[in-house]
Amino acid sequence: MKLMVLNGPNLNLLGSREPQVYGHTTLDQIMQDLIAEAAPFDCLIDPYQSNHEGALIDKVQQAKQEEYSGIIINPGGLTHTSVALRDAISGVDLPTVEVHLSNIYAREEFRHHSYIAPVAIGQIAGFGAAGYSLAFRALSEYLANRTSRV
Ligand code: CA2
Repeated sequence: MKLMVLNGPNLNLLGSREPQVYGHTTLDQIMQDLIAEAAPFDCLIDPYQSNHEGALIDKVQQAKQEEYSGIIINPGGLTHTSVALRDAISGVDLPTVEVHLSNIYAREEFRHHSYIAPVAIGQIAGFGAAGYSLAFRALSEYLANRTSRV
């Protein structure tokens, strides 16, 4: 099984700025930890970060074309703005888990709305870097249950 793990704008800055909000761990470290966690389950994690909306949309489409089992995505600020990214996720019809390091509902009002949430199978917010591991476990369980029912 392979999972696409997408990270949106500015998440390449993790670990270097605003540690009080986003923690001290770099995105590279978070992705390496996830790769190591998934490997014993024969699950390949394919991480990708971009500051560009269209590049992330291309990756969502690629996930479908290359038969990935699902997507974990932290869309960053695009969460609150991007109809196009939402349409891409909706269009590929792959189970998608939305992750946020911070609790977006405890922050500014404009972060309370997600365009992505209605097309995701679920959302994890507020647990820092552990959110990616929680998303992996949730998506694995979802896929295992779905397969066993077919
Ligand atoms: O909490 C999250 O994971 C967010 O997706 C992070 C986004 C924010 O716009 C969302 O509302 C919630 C921002 C990512 C920016 O990351 C930075 C990391 C370090 C320094 C500056 C920005």
